[in-house]
Amino acid sequence: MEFKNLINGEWKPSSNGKYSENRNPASWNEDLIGKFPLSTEEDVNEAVKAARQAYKKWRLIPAPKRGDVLKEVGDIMFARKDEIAFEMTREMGKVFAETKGDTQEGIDTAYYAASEGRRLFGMNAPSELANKMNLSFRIPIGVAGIITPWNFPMAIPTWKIFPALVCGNTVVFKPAEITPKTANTLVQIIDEAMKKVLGKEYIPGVINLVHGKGSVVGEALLASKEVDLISFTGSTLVGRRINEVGGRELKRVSLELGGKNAQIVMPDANMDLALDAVLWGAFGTTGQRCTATSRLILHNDIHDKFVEKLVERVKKLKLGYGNDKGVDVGPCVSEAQRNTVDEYVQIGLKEDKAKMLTGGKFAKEGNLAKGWFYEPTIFVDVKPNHRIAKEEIFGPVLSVLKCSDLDNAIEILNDTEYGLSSSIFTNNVNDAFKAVRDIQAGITYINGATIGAEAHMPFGGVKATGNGHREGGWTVYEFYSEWKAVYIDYSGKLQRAQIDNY
Ligand code: UN1
Repeated sequence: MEFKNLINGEWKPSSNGKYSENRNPASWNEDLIGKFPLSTEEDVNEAVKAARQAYKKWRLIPAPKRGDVLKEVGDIMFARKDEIAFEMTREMGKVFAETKGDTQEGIDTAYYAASEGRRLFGMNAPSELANKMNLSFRIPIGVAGIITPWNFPMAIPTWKIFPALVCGNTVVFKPAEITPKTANTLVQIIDEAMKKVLGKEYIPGVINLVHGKGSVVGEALLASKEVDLISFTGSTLVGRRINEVGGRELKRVSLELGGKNAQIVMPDANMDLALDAVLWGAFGTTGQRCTATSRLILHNDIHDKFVEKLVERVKKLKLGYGNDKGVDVGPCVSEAQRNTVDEYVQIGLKEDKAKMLTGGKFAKEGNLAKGWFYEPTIFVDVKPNHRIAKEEIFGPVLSVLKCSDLDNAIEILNDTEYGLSSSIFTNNVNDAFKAVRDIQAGITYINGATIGAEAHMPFGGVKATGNGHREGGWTVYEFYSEWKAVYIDYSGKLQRAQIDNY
């Protein structure tokens, strides 16, 4: 089946007629999902032109009505949740319970956006002059270029597209090449909801979808003078480039980049809970989350016992196709991703004194040979300067480090260029509060895994994880709108601020 782009309300192939294949990472040769357009710069420019045109009308639709569109989007997603999740597992591998969670995060974001249409609060302040009123309110910005990754193919696009639309912007969406099907479904749902809610007022081009490569489609969005905002989630390398070019062009840029998240376990913690959390944080989504636990910092006093239990539990994790019952861990998303994981394991094996206790190979038993499976892997005696303690791996590999006390644990946790998520397990209330204060991360969990942020809270990180913006909740609406100050003078005379009154 050949899928299409959506440009100016019309589903159409790319201008060069080229396609790329989308396949199931759990059974690569046997399951072709579809062919998706490998679009060109010309396609992007056409989509941007449509978005620019549509902006003229969309910005004038009252925000509560724009919110009604998002309410309808949430309702359709809710009705189709299982089907969306099944297809998402098929295209990117994580298990069905998790793709349902991914879809739910999109539904939560839709309903939040729907209600935000009735808020988008402005602020008023008194004037320094008599018979004069000062107001300020939020206005849309223009055309938003949305570039998203494959690991949360529904949730992440919704975090960006929904607030962009509610604020009155129009969108050109370039999804990851690996997960085009979920993107198609999302855009089809938005378009359906637009038609239903707006009826005769339907505006083609408010949401446009252009499939293809980052090096072509992403670059064209970045280069376009008609794109005012870029929101990107992905690697720090690409994020730096977007920030450089976007900075030059004065585009507003929001970046969610890498992570090297850690979980600390103190000796007074509930060990079973800490164990459940690290299994979920490190190997859920096959470790392919920006928020994944890729370092475990264990206090010396509990290290050996904890590691022993952890290895026992990790060996029991069941690998397989995520739509099959009882599967804990799906495949890596692609052959290239699995190879990267293996390269890091080889690097780990060469690190001075680090020891691999389990995993470290392609998983090939039975049906696993059909997909890009990798055995969940644990390294112990990892030192903060080892590459496997520093670099983002984005796969099922956990590096365990030792610490001597709370200060030392936090020092190790902070010894990374990234700062997205973090976690500490302790029953000592003083230690917990010190950790909240001193951990350098956008997200800190007390007695919870590093993954599982909620859609209505600020999401993002410090240091090289981003450029200071947050997604989620109320914070993302700041990014997609700007402030307009309005002065209303009803005195009937010229009043000169700063001059006539002082
Ligand atoms: C990501 O990996 O980029 O907090 C997003 C979490 C999810 C979102 C992860 N709600 O783990």
